[in-house]
Amino acid sequence: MIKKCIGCGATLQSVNNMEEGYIDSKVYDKALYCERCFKIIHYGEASVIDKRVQVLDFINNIDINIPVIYLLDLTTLSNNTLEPLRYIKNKIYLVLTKRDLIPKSVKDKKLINYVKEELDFIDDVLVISSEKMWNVEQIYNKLIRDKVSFCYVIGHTNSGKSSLINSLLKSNGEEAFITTSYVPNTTTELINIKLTSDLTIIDTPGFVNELSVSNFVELNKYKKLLPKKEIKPKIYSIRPNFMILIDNIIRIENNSLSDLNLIFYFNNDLIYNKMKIQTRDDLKMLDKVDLEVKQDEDIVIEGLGFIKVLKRANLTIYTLSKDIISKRKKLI
Ligand SMILES: Nc1nc2c(ncn2[C@@H]2O[C@H](COP(=O)(O)OP(=O)(O)OP(=O)(O)O)[C@@H](O)[C@H]2O)c(=O)[nH]1
Ligand SMILES: [Mg+2]
Repeated sequence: MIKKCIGCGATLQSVNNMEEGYIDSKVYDKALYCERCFKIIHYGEASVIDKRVQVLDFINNIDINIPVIYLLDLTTLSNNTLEPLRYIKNKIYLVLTKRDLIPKSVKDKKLINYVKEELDFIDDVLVISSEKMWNVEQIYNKLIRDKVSFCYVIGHTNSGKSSLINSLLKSNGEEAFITTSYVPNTTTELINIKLTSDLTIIDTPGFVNELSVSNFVELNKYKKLLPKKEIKPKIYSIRPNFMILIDNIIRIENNSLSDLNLIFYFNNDLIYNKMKIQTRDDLKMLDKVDLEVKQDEDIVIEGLGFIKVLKRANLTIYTLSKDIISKRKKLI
């Protein structure tokens, strides 16, 4: 009989320990989880399964009659992460998550209006934190109100799909059992979760974000870069011909004739150093992008966070890959 890992959905197997679903044959009969999930849950030990779910393949293969809860991680909101929503034909409940990482002073309404302006066909938007259990029950209430009996939870890898389902289980008084982690592709197959006798939710493997910083750094480094607590914005004014170095991963040079005023929304532990451009050549071997940024635009460093630009500016950025840099209308 085929057995599935209750944490990630993979079919359990004892043949190949490099493939998903592996479990030692001695414990196969008793096992609920695969070895990888077991290690994530008990030792926080992570390993990546190279399973690159392509967004359009995924969207075109789901049943269009089943509504979707689409998760967008607020810390990685970009034109790129919003794009897949334009191709979905299913009824969409859009959920902006990891609210606890965005400064409290920002109003939910602002975040909701932002995505509604970008995606004018979306009318159902909720802001939540699965970590803090904020607004999680509202999702449940909406599904019940609309008499939804089956629902997919979809979004990019790491957007927090499995965490949301665990929170829904907890708010229903049940035990959370799905494996969650910062490692890309934690969930490997569809998992059906019967929340109540009338409502089944389907967890799904997240689609790959080709533009995320996670593709360009070691897993351990990536873990350190991710925001873990409410982001405390850091404000810097950089004079012409000066630059700012951020934690050995970003170098921003001011090429404007006036001061460059930037507000950084990244992991609070990153270290910032300002100095004259000519002083050091640090990070100049990385990818280089020349950017002209207008007032009211943000620079997104995909997977890391974003920078609010207070005044029109010309700047040069060096970082791990030019693909991870983009501009968007200001969020905050
Ligand atoms: N601070 C915070 N972290 C969250 C929240 N939701 C999820 N996370 C974290 O984000 C990471 C990814 O969460 P998962 O639930 O595994 O994401 P997923 O979308 O299921 O990812 P895949 O299974 O890889 O597609 C984990 O480290 C979670 O702890 C949240 O609301 N707030
Ligand atoms: Mg998952």
